[in-house]
Amino acid sequence: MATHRPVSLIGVPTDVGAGHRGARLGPEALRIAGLPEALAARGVAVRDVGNLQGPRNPWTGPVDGYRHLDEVVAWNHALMEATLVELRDGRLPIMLGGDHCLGIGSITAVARWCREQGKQLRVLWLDAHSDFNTSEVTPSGNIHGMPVACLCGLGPEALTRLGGDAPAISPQQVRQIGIRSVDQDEKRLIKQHQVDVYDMRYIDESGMKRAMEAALEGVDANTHLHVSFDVDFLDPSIAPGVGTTVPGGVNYREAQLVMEMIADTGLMGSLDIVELNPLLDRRNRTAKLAVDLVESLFGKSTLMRD
Ligand SMILES: [Mn+2]
Repeated sequence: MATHRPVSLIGVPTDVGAGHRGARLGPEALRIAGLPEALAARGVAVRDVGNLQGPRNPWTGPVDGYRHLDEVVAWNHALMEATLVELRDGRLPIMLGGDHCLGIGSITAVARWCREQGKQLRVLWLDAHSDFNTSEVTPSGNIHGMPVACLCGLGPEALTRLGGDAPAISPQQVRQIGIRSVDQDEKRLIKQHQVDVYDMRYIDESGMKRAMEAALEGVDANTHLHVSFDVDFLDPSIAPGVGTTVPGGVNYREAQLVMEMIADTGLMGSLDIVELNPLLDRRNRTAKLAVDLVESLFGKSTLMRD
């Protein structure tokens, strides 16, 4: 069994960035589905740091193109600080979301840590959506549709400069996989900023193996892989417990292959699990599937080979 860095679970129970309420219950659902025990069974030392605290979801409309901006900043600031503490302690942080606006906090911390360590950062963004909206083009003002843009320096200063410097990352450090829902103006921004996208059409035509090989091209022993796993990456037929289901997603075998190919690199240094909404789930099956896939990320093979 491969040895893994010790893991820290950071619960972030909020849905301030989302268009539906319920992702705030994600951390508990993942714990109840057995995430800590599953990692321990892989020989991984697990510390659950508990849930971060932050403002409640005010459930108000957009102001200047953003919903709940102050609350989103507060949660992401807390998450950035907590993530840095764990990284500097030599641990692999797993963020239990929470909605995907939280990727701003976790990845800002990871990017800073990589700069300090002289490591190359590669972000694998597993998602149905590109999350590259800005206040000018967003249809809803929900900030969970904006984290990649914010990380790349497009967005409100309070988020783009969360870690002091902006941008936290460049679009060239991001690979998006499983994409199948992109707003029209967002598409233009993605092309303009040259984000590397492996959408479902690519996966249909070339296969997931080829998509992952391309997404992992150029990583080396000095690379820190950050995996941002939005559960709506998966097809809703196997993962109904998400706020924004989009048909035509990644199936079970494809998802396993993604996780196994990431595990094979031995380079994963941090992980987000976001957008799980237990209120929309059936008997916690989506959380259990997420745990199953995380086990594969940590090297549990479903197949004959070791
Ligand atoms: Mn997302």
